[in-house]
Amino acid sequence: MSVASERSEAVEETTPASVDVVVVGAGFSGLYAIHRMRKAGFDVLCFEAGDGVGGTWYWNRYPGARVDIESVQYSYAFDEDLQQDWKWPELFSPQGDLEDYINHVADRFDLRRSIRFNARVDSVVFDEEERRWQVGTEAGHRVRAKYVIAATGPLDATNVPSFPGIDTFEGELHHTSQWPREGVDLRGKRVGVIGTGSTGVQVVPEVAKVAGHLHVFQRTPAYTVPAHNRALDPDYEREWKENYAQRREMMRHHPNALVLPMTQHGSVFDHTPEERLAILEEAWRSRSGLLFFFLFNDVLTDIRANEVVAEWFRGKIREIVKDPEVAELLCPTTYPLGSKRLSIDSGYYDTFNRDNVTLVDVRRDPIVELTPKGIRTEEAEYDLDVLILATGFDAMTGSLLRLNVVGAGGVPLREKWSGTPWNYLGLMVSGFPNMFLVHGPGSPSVLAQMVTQSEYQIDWIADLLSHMEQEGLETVDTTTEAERTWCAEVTELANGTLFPLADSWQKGANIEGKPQSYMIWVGGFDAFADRCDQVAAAGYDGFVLKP
Ligand code: N01
Repeated sequence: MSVASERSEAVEETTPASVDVVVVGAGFSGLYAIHRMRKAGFDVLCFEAGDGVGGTWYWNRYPGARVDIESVQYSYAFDEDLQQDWKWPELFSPQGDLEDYINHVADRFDLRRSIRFNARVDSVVFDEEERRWQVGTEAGHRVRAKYVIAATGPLDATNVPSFPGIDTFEGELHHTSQWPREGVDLRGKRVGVIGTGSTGVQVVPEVAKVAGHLHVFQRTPAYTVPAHNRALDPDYEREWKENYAQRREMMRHHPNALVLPMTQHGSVFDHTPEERLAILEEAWRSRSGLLFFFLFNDVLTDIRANEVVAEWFRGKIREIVKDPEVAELLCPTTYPLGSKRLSIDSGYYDTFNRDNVTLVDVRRDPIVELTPKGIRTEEAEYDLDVLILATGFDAMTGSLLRLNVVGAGGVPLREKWSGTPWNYLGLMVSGFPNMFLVHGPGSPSVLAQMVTQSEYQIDWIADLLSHMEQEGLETVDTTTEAERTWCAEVTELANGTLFPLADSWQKGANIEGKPQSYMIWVGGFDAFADRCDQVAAAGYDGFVLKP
């Protein structure tokens, strides 16, 4: 007997041949999907590529990894006892605390028995005759399911740029999203970091603290604001817990699924330069991340307003970074503030004042190749013991395409999405009946708080499935007309903002050869959820349900 068939027999012993729902991925969305589908009376089985739960917070365990939304908000609302019982040590949780929380949730709701770990899904094929999905994993599982929920996360498929010579590098090479569980010993070593997006700005200050020398290879500088992270104030926690129900309701009706207790100051141009300065300085001292944008209502829509704030921002960098040349290199100038995700950091700019840190501008002096010893640019060579790739993800579509989904009529999702990633409400793709996306292209995705969105989308899917079972329906699909109209709306809304002006992962610009279109619904989570509610109330308008 071959090793492969032994393996698939072992797997069959513990895995049913068919279930109602297969969930792909055991991150925040996938875990809630298991719980919610069970509650709705479905048999559910989840496949997870890792050996633990947590998704993003399982994989991205690099030093400095931390959420940029307050943890009292970035957490599940579905169980009142859970949100009352759980104690978040810090305002913005580090990866380890998020992993503890998600493991607690998995145990508390007995979710693990429905999960198969170390089981990367590598085929999802629709059998038209049976009207069932056949789901397969690299580990050899084969399961039929009436419904599939792809809870694969928008930022999961790692992007490793194809640097010539990458396989010849003799030091340690790590991508931040595949950081070893046992950690990496960086003490006293010559370390390089490629990438200065949200991940880069988090990992760089931590690495600098321990490395012998750190070279940061920057192609595009980031805008990042101080996180102001701190221990969670017990009074703040108590106040949140006393008002959770009302706060969660506010989040449902907020464009970013957040509670933002702050003053909005109208247009950038409603103020004198002195007033503006006072508002921005106060914010820099006390606020972080997304909150920063809501100070004025035109920063993300008016390039002139954006430039006023961006220039003030560059002033902050020049203030912090002592070497004027390094400060200039760190100043973003090629894209509007906020059109790439604003990062939060703990001492990022200040790190470049350290003697053991060197910024390398690989826009001016591009990387030519990796060598056995390190990195060779056009003008120099850098010897490294460890190279860290903080080079991001094949976002939005990558994690879905690698499932090798084949829909009705034998059409691969890869073919369907060879140009635009067609979808309706970010939830379904026509020709792929009974398959649902969570945080898919066309949804608000990272522009709103993800946990609340996960719960909303999964509740919406669960209600639809319950409706189908009650009515004796077998399949639901969307139409090409509905997805064309939706995608046109996604594009039109985005074009009314500055988001598409950046060459970011949000429009696929970070991956060579990837078709580009702005993939995120910028109309706000509140409007998105209202629309999904209306669609359901109108008998699932834009969907075709069949007996
Ligand atoms: O990835 P990115 P990320 N040569 O794609 C550079 C979320 N997140 O992992 O901009 C040289 O943003 C690339 O350069 P350029 C958040 O939504 C959240 O940092 O393409 N450089 C860029 O600097 C975020 O937006 C949190 O010119 C190369 C970097 O690598 C999303 O994840 C924390 C290169 C990639 O930046 C992704 O962030 C972390 C090459 N060949 C992440 N290829 C929080 O919650 C790429 N780069 C706080």
